[in-house]
Amino acid sequence: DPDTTTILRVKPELKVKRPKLHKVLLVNDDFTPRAFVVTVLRAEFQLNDGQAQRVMMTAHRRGVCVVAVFTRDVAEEKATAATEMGRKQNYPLLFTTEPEE
Ligand code: TYC
Repeated sequence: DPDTTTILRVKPELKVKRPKLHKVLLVNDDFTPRAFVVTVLRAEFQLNDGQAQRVMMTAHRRGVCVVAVFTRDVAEEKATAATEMGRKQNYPLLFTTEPEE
C-alpha cells in the first residue's frame, strides 16, 4: 500500500526517577526543656511557633514525631545539626532519620 507510513519510536535510555524521601524524627527524652526543643525546631526546620509546639508535644506524648521529609542528604544534615544544638547545651535531644515507604 503506497500510503502506509512506518513510524519508529525510540525508547528513552534513561528514566527520570524521584529521589526517595527521608523523614526526620524527633525523639522524646526526660531532660531537654520543652521551650528549647521548640527553639531548635524553629531554627533548623523553619517551623512557626504553633507548628513547633505541636511537633514537640506529639514527641513528648507519643515518644517520637515526624518533623519533616527531605532528600536523604538534607534529612541527615538537618538531623545532625539539630541534635548538635542540644549537645552544645548538654541536652540529650535526638533527631534521627529513616527512609519513607
Ligand atoms: N519531655 C521533655 C520534658 O518534659 C520535653 C521534650 C519533648 C523533650 C520532646 C524532647 O523530643 C522531645 N521536658
